[in-house]
Amino acid sequence: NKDGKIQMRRYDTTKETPALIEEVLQRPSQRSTDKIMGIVHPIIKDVREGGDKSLLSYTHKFEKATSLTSPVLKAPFPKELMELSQETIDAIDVSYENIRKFHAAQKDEKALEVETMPGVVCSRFARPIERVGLYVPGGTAVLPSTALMLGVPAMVAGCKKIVIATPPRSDGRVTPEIVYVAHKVGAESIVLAGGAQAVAAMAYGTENVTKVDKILGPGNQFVTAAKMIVSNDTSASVSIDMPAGPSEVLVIADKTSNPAFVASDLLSQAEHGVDSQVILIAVDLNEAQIQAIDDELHRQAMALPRVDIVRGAIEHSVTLLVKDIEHAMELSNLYAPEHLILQVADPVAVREMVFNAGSVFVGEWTPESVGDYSAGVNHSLPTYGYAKQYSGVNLGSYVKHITSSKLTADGLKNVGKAVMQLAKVEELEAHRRAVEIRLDHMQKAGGS
Ligand code: HSO
Ligand code: ZN
Repeated sequence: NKDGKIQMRRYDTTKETPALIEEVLQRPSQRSTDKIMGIVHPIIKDVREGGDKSLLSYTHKFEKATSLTSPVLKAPFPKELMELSQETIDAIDVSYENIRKFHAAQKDEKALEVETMPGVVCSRFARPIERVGLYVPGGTAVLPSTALMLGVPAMVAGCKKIVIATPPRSDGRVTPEIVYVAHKVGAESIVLAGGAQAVAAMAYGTENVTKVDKILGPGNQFVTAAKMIVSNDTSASVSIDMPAGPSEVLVIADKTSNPAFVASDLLSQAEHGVDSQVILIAVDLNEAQIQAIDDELHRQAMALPRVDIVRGAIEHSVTLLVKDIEHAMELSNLYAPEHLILQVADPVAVREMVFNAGSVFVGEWTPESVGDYSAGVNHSLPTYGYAKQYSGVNLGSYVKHITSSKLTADGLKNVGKAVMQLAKVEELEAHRRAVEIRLDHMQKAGGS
């Protein structure tokens, strides 16, 4: 606020109209998509037509990596590009293993098989998407954790070609942590480019960039716009994970919560970017208890290296005061947060009431950062209210399901009548006859 105190706006839901509270829970509006599209379209066209050369020229321009002479680094990656401290290697290895375990458990090991009628067997089996492109953003922070979250499930799913795109530093190099992760997940190449140009290169392919079948990963509005454009272009034949917006967290805290813990969770999301949004729902707290959280928020924020980013994020963040957990969950489900943190008396019971959220963090010993890095859950999650209809990245994001049906002669006898009748209704005679011809054949052959 104006006297320099870092503080969230506060609304008492018992005193305001539901309409106003709904208004308060609107996401901050994004820069006009028309304007973004106007910038992104020509970039995509350029890279599509100009290939490596134009991709490289964008990297020279936007990343200032003018020394870069090739936009792609192919595996095997040289050891000297992944030199790391032992602490960092250990941290990546531990996180990798937890993420691997959790995503491996998501495999449908054997095909699903159901006999819907005697002799009519329907089944479903999964196959990996062959080539995936994983976008790892650059920007204000290096994000090797995002390379893990996108790369490990791709490896577990058995994708044949894993391409990682990330903007290089101005010296033309990729952060060694990302190279190490790329090596661990068996990536075939690293595309040294960011933004819409990287997305276009992976969607259409260039001389050296492998064309992929699906593009996953978070990014700024240019990356998101590019993903939308290429996924709508039938000639690219590429899909995307989900639309992306700024990161967000919603914390529900009751009297049993620790104010310092609550503040620390709000801040870990706020430090991502000035456009991040953090929301606190305080359940039946008195003035002193709310003040305690506010004070902690300010005190902890002032000690953070990224205090300026935090300040920007807190500006459009709010505290909502509610009377009971039911109302808290109603608002949370309406907002559909990317991350939902439950710092309440019985968090497991409250989790049952969650209908819309990307990922839930249960109880006071579960800060969001454990999920961001190492617990095993994925941190690539739906933002901007898309948790109402999208899942976060998971093993299923890297596979497609194929169904199959297999009938015996008896099976066709059992189901044939229904098929022929519906074909008749739809006046599709060839469909009807495809059954009839077989039934006739059985009869002539003297089948039972
Ligand atoms: N909270 C971010 C993920 C992340 N945090 C990466 C740290 N590094 C969006 O879910
Ligand atoms: Zn985070």
